[in-house]
Amino acid sequence: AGPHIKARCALYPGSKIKRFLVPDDKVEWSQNWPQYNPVSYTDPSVEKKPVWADPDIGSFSPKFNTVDGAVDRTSFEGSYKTENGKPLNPRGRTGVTGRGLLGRWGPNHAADPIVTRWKVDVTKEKISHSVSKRPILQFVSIKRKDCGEWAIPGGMVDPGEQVSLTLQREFSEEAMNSLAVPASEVAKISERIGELFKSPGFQVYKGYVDDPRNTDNAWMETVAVNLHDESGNSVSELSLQAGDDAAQVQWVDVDSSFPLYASHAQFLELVAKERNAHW
Ligand code: RP5
Ligand code: MG
Ligand code: MG
Repeated sequence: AGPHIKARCALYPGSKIKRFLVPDDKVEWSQNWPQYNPVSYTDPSVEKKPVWADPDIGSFSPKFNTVDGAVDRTSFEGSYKTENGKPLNPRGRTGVTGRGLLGRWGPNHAADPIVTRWKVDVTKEKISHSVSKRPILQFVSIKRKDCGEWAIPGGMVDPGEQVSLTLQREFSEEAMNSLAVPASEVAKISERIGELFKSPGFQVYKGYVDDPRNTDNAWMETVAVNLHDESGNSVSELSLQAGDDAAQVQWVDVDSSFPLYASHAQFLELVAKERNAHW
């Protein structure tokens, strides 16, 4: 992978904060750059100390590069450095210090469930792409409320939570609206998707995410897992309903031309390659 790009977007998401412009050749910390003068920013939603956020450094010194109580502060990228008590983004400069919209100093762990099926015609024959001649995969995609971009219905791993549970929980919340339905309905949802999610799935990616919310001191990491409905009669039959931080949900053709949030297109490319599908 080249240098992170979305983590250097001009305007910090949900704010009017302009990132200090970091050219490609100054992204790596090993490049000496005395003129670097990033903006410090932590969003008010993080500063008001919600349960999912760390306190400010100073009053608080987390145990970096280790599992700190229930909070996993280890990185999939290996050991990260700290400077003046603050962790340094393993992929380099972003033009913003502090945590921005992210709750944790250092890695913020997420999980991304990539639920796929084959695109079929009325006779249930697989549809191949006219140019690549390969069968087309479809995945469950949500439109994020925060930025309006299409994305995988992923979310943060709760402290101490198993990633397998995060995958199923986030899919239920964002693509099946489980947070807004009665408990009896939630039981039905988990019964119906349980079959698909009880398989370990194919681990597509584990590591840093080029997320627009990343800063020099806080960044997203994820485990992306592909759960595939080969026969097209398990999850394909379910009715999707957007919930929580999703504004819309639908099956979307897996295709390189479809723009997606953060590094999600990179994950879908890996799924397409693995399944010999069109990309
Ligand atoms: C991305 O942000 C991850 O890949 C995951 O999809 C998502 C998690 O954040 P929220 O959806 O909880 O905002 O970096
Ligand atoms: Mg969520
Ligand atoms: Mg989410």
